[in-house]
Amino acid sequence: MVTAFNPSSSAEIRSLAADALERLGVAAIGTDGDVEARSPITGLPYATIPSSLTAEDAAIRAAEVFTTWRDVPAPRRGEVVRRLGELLRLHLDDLATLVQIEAGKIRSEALGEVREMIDVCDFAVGLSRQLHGLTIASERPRHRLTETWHPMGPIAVVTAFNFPVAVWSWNAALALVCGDPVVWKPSDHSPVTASACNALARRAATDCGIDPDVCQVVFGGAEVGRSLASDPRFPLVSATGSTRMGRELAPVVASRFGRSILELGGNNAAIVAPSADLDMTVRAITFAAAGTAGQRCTSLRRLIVHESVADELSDRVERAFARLRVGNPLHDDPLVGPLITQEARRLMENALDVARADGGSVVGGERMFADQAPEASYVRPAVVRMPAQTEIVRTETFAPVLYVMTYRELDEAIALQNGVPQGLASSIFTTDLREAERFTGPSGSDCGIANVNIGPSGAEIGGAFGGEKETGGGRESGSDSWKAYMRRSTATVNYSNELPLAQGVVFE
Ligand code: UN1
Repeated sequence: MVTAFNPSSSAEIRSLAADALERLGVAAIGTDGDVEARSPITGLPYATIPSSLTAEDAAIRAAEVFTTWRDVPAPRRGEVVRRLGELLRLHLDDLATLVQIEAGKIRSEALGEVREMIDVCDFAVGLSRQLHGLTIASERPRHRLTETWHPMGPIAVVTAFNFPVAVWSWNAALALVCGDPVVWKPSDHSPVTASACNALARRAATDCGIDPDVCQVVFGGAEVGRSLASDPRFPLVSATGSTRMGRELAPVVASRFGRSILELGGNNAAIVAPSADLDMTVRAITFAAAGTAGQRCTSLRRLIVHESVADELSDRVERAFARLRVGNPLHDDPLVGPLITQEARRLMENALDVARADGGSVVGGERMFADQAPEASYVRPAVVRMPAQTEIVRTETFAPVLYVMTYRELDEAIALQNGVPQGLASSIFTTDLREAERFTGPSGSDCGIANVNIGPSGAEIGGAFGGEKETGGGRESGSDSWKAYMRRSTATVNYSNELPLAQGVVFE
């Protein structure tokens, strides 16, 4: 379906951003700063902002502020995060506009991203009163053995363009209640949204009488990431982005015995069994594969369909993709906005060429609105029926391309699902209890996320988020992910008048 496309100009985007920033009361954009802000909606720069601190200055301040922040009681630290949640609620609309401008998200998904920040703040506030340790029965009389969780130190957080602020908030909200200052290197694509959110976090701290340097932001490319990764003042580096980026950063952190939380590439599949509710499945697939223009790490990229329903389902998905409204997120109320860059579109086009050469048949995938927005990259989401899971299918292409393959036996489907280097998210659509349990059990999906009758994307913040293999193994956001942001101290206290040694050792 092609509807009228209403382009935006850079001037319009600049003025929308300036108005939002004014209401947010944070650093204004201009034209003579040294950090360039671009929008995928036009594909053009729309403003600049002044560069923030250097990574070195941020590390110095973070290390200083840690010496007092770690002694603030956790429930009081939680008050800062509660205040941040209030400010995010207050500025939800304006922050969503900035997310739209810099990530090209549709309104509902941009609001959802800010909502995700609010949710994790609420979660972290509760957590600030539940950083429980353990008391363990000692083998010695009148001895107390405990495990206590302590603040760890300044945390470096590296985030990607596609969730320009939610992923920071997963890390920042937890790190703050855990007593760790945060230094954030956002994606080069989202400096304005990042500086607005960081400014709100600093305001929250100030409102609670806390040094605002518990939250800092640094801009810059890969060299800034490398400098944070190699800096021993950051005992933990939490990085979200491509597997290539993780492969560069992780050894640098490991070589100084730092810890990392890695949330890297995904190549997420859904298995569709013969018993699946196809109406629901088509809707779920369409959102998971084409939503966010296929630019979530959890986006659905591979469909593994039982041969008895493959033709019907593929036809329906192709029709659904053909009807999707693609357009300018600021004007056209679309379901699919632009890709982040021309380079992203070229990678998509290249993947489709390779898939064709491998025997795939491609429906969709063409560039749209090139006349009205020549620097931007709007595309029709593509469905590709593949004869086999070839190398290109096993590669993550960060764009709306859905490869469809067929299977006969569930074992074969699970082997295909697991037969890729990445291990983030996965789904099965079935109404057969045995299949569902098999899929989520130990010999089923090898991913960090295994869903039944919902797509692989759109996780709630309450569960631990992350995946295995080349996805990096990190876990963020809910459940007990907070433990990664603290150090564990085992303390044995002898309150007897004797000195018994463990394991019955005698040393008189
Ligand atoms: C990402 O794309 O890096 O589960 C994060 C989801 C979102 C987060 C995605 N809650 O799709």
